[in-house]
Amino acid sequence: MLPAKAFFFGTPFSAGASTVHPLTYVESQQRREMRVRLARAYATATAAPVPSPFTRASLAIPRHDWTRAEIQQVYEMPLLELVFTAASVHRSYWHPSEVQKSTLMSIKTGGCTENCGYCSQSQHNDTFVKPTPMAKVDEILAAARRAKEAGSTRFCMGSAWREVGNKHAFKRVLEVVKEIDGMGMEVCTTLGMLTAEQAKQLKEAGLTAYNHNLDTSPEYYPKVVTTRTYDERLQTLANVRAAGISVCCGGIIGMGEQDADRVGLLHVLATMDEHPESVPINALVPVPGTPLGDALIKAGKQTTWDEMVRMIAAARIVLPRTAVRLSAGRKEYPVAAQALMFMAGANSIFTGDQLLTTANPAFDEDAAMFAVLGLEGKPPHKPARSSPYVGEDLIQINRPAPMITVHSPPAASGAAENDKTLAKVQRLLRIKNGPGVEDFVAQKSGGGGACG
Ligand code: SAM
Ligand code: DTB
Ligand code: SF4
Repeated sequence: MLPAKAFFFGTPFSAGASTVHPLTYVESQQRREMRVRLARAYATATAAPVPSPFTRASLAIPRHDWTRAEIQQVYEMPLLELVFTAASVHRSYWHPSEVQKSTLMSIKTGGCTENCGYCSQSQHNDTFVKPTPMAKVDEILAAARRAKEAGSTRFCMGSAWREVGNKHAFKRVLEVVKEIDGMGMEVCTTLGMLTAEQAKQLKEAGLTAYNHNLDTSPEYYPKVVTTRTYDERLQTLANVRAAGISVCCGGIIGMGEQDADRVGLLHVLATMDEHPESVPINALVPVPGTPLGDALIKAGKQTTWDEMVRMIAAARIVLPRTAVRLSAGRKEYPVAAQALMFMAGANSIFTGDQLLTTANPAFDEDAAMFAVLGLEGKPPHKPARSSPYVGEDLIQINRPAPMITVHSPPAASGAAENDKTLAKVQRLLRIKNGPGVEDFVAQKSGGGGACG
């Protein structure tokens, strides 16, 4: 049978997209149905993994034992090789055409006591932002409804707090979380540091995820903020995890850090006992009056598209089951650059014309981009596949050293061989909780297995 992939790349899709300007493109119902059908066929056809060492590493099982050197090796791959590898990993865990749309609202803006060097809302920075009181419940719910109508499936509320302190304000947050959860949207908040008890209350109210960024490597962190420590951030993340809330934790590039710091951040995230469910990758939005923004403006620099592609692709490879969010700074990148970021494994964006205090592409611009690229919104609460697709004939788990190859169809020596293979794989990969290899061996254990 002709693979669906060949048909997908063939006639109708590319012909149409190339003749219509992205911003005037209106998709017919018939065309949409065809696109969705072809995208699904394509997802099935490309589910089988493609040979590539790092692909195999993440395909076999999400790893939690990455070394910094290994991540650096991934990060330093030639850009297109890196994108190809990341795209292969992406397809083994996620529907390749689905991208989450998440909408932000700043519910308490400005006047924050922290001194984050990038932030427009810090009291320590003289910026265009003036402190404003917390938004009213009705105002927040109206914004969430608008976001839902515009196709967003996640609503994320941010507040310029060092920590959740004010009991009255927190009660209001719990109330809106409950209401927005009731609308069928995923609900996220980012409120600063959180105690275990506050995390429990947010969970009970229906919170899906909590955003709390580590921003950069532990070494570079003191250059970014000095009013709190990396360990304090990790403690809040532990409280969130313990309450059963999804963890959203990422960082910013373009703050004057080295590549080693970007790798360092990925290393912290990839070696967590449980990987964050989402990782936002922000490009610094240079806000005049912030030390890090001013430095970028003075140097006449902006984070380039290829830096974003590289960071996203490396994140995708080491965090295969995580939603990687192409976050702040997106407005600066043309659709073609964003397309490469999606290809590299970004599968979430912020939609709506405002981030917290700065601008973002408008809903209709993104709708046009989705139409041109053949993307669709991810339904709420749809996670990654629990284990990768392993239905091919040869599974190779390849790391710098050692390398194990598991052959299929199995050798005649029976199930004992498979057990030995599994034990060896587990020992060498120091598996913690992952499902993939066990699934694979169980699937193949109609006979035996050979290991070389
Ligand atoms: N106060 C809370 C906190 O810090 O966790 C929540 C709000 S804070 C603004 C959320 C995140 O937005 C920060 O952790 C940072 O990663 C990101 N952010 C803030 N200003 C930014 C900027 N100018 N450019 C890119 N990302 C930024
Ligand atoms: C995240 O990582 N990025 C978002 C969200 N989490 C809260 C915030 C981006 C803020 C960009 C600057 C601003 O609009 O103030
Ligand atoms: Fe405050 Fe958050 Fe801005 Fe830091 S990033 S100054 S904690 S609002």
